[in-house]
Amino acid sequence: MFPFLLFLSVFSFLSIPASSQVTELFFPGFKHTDTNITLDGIAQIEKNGILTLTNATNRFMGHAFYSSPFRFKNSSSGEAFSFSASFAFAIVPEYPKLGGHGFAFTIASSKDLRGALPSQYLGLLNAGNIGNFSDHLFAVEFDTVQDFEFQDINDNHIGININSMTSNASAPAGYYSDSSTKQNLTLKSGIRIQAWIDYDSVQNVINVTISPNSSRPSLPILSFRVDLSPIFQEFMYVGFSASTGLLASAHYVLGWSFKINGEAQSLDLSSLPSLPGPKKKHTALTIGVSVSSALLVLSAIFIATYLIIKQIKDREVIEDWELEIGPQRYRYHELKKATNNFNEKMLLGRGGFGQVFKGTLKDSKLEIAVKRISHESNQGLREFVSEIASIGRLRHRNLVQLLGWCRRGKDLLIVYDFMANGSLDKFLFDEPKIVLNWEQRYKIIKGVASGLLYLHEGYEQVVIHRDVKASNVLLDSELNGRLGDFGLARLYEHGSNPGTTRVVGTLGYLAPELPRTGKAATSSDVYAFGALLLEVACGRRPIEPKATPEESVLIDWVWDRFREGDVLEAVDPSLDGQYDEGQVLMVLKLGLLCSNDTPMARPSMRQVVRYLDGEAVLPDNLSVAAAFDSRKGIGFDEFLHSFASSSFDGISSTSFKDNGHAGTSFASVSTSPLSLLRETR
Ligand SMILES: *[C@@H]1O[C@H](CO)[C@@H](O)[C@H](O)[C@H]1NC(C)=O
Ligand SMILES: *[C@@H]1O[C@H](CO)[C@@H](O)[C@H](O)[C@H]1NC(C)=O
Ligand SMILES: *[C@@H]1O[C@H](CO)[C@@H](O)[C@H](O)[C@H]1NC(C)=O
Ligand SMILES: *[C@@H]1O[C@H](CO)[C@@H](O)[C@H](O)[C@H]1NC(C)=O
Ligand SMILES: *[C@@H]1O[C@H](CO)[C@@H](O)[C@H](O)[C@H]1NC(C)=O
Ligand SMILES: *[C@@H]1O[C@H](CO)[C@@H](O)[C@H](O)[C@H]1NC(C)=O
Ligand SMILES: *[C@@H]1O[C@H](CO)[C@@H](O)[C@H](O)[C@H]1NC(C)=O
Ligand SMILES: *[C@@H]1O[C@H](CO)[C@@H](O)[C@H](O)[C@H]1NC(C)=O
Ligand SMILES: *[C@@H]1O[C@H](CO)[C@@H](O)[C@H](O)[C@H]1NC(C)=O
Ligand SMILES: CC(=O)N[C@H]1CO[C@H](CO)[C@@H](O)[C@@H]1O
Repeated sequence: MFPFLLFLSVFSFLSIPASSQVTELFFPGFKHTDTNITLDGIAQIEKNGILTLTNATNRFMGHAFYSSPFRFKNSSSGEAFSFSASFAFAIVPEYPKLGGHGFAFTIASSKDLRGALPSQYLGLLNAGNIGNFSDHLFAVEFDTVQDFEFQDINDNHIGININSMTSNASAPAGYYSDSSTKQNLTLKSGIRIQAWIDYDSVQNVINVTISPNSSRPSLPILSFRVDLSPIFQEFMYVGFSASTGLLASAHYVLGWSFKINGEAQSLDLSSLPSLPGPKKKHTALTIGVSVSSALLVLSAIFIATYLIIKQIKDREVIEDWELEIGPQRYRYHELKKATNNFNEKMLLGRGGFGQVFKGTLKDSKLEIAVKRISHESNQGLREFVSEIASIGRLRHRNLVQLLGWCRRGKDLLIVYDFMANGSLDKFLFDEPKIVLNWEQRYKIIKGVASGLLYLHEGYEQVVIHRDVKASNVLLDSELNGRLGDFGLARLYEHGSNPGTTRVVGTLGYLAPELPRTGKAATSSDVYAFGALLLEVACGRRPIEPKATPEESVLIDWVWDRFREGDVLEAVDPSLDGQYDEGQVLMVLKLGLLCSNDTPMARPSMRQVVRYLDGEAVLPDNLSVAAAFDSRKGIGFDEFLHSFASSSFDGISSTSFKDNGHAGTSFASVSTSPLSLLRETR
């Protein structure tokens, strides 16, 4: 055994210098079979030859590094070598003009950057190691979101980053068409762009050049004097890192060449893979596989390993503290059985906080909804579970009852009452619509208001929901509105990095002061409730990126209608005019009142409930006028800019999974198109 280990360690010791003989790369498109590229996150090499760093899924990152390190430095003199890189890329945003965050050509001391953060960190660093000289990180970022935290110059720039996300030098993306004319180039325009990065170790200059075609402009767009010798270690990995946040783009690399001490082989855009069009069907793959006995043995070993690992994974480890905490702690296998082993068919929805499965407890036959959340750190989990326990004691007919919980490893399972009629947003937006009439809507609104009032004032401590929105309003079999997911946002607020807090919420429901102060309050719940009121009355999402600019932001649009005296125009047309006009008007006005930009001007939930119960009458003259007027100067572009360009960070966007059975109901689902989560330091 010992000699074998010795052999191994000698071997691994030698393996770095041995494989570093490579001084040049040339990938005119990529192949599925290229095993010399190490991928992680959601990066993958597509069959069409494109290296996809991220697709347009929110809050993910992807890395692709050449598997072996390069020798970047002369070990005896300690001087960095010159290098040259060329690659072609494309950034295709999720919505036109709305995408993020960007990608970076990266030279790093490790090819494993899984500890980094997505969003504004571009998958390069995290809040803990940022700015640390021992990171040995060099990156050229192609950034499509303006992060004020990192002093970004705009939302379309190229920057040189050394051990940091604050660029040492940056320039708006563009190129020189001749020695004096600069042309702008929008990185996230979806077109193919070619880039050249050259470092001259004699002049100590790094140049970055981009172009919409393969003819290289004679002047670089960014030129920075720096000696990379202290930054580089002798062996460094070279590749790409990309990330998405609240705003997501697909980041593609179409071809890549690289060379140490020489000019990278030139790439020709016309011979590189072209971008995928709208979703294509997969053509059948024909693979010739010769099944040798070796393969059989291999698969036997594989299956055996899989079974062993599975067994280990299924073993439930219960820590002492877990036994001290009420409410009910379910056994993992009990929930597994209840949900048919977390069968895809039982999936009710997929949300920012995790997946939700429908289940039936075998003993009691009770129908439940099981939310499965993966948490980053065990420590935060304990804290969170105690909070769940305290929240579990909350009882109100307009809250979704939390029945219990279970932890396995980093997975947290939360068990709720099953809500037969699914979530409110399904009724408001899903096609084909099952239209709720006005009486039903009003009952739901009133229910949610009294649930929220209970959270704010009815319990021994103030509970702030933090994520009031249509998809968190669930409907029981009698179509009562019940708030779900209360308190869950806390989990994300205690992020894995101590010292960072994140603002959790959903775009369009997020009170404007929140990103600034980072402090959730009852008044921020009221803001979100206001957005919900407008949403229910108008049958439209608070932000509709696909609508015309005037109509995109629901609050602004309703306010416009209100000022022009035709506010009933904003009412959901599918109500077909069948509603109590006074009530609808009141709800719209109340929505505007709650959505006031100034927290102090918003009513409390107690007042809101009085208005809804008809015990108090809304002032005729909305005092919001002034506040809204000050905001009216802000156009849609600026509004988008104000969130698109700051470092908001999506929990994730969510999608329904239809399980194919007509009439199947959803329990707890989260379907906000854009969920917000921003890290502030
Ligand atoms: C990468 O691997 C592919 C296939 O395994 C091979 O054809 C190619 O030459 C390799 N490229 C480099 C730069 O090592
Ligand atoms: C993005 O990639 C992930 C992982 O490959 C996949 O699960 C997801 O469906 C993809 N999303 C889109 C929008 O293509
Ligand atoms: C490294 O530096 C030493 C001393 O400056 C020099 O003699 C040697 O040629 C260099 N090696 C390479 C590979 O550049
Ligand atoms: C920098 O990183 C090193 C190694 O990870 C660590 O020991 C050191 O404390 C860090 N320095 C700072 C200032 O965070
Ligand atoms: C680059 O920026 C980082 C952080 O802003 C700073 O610590 C470092 O000294 C800069 N390096 C150079 C070479 O300018
Ligand atoms: C290029 O972009 C800059 C800001 O980044 C802007 O000031 C300038 O007007 C743009 N030029 C053109 C030709 O669009
Ligand atoms: C960088 O660009 C400057 C012109 O701005 C040029 O003089 C220099 O040779 C370039 N260096 C490299 C390594 O491309
Ligand atoms: C590349 O683009 C530049 C600027 O748009 C243009 O002047 C040049 O003719 C183009 N070259 C080719 C080969 O298309
Ligand atoms: C309504 O409010 C505005 C501004 O607060 C004020 O100027 C106006 O006189 C008020 N109108 C009535 C009828 O109270
Ligand atoms: C509108 C709607 O879908 N209502 C349903 C709510 O749930 C009950 C019980 O499952 C059904 O009977 C209703 O049809």
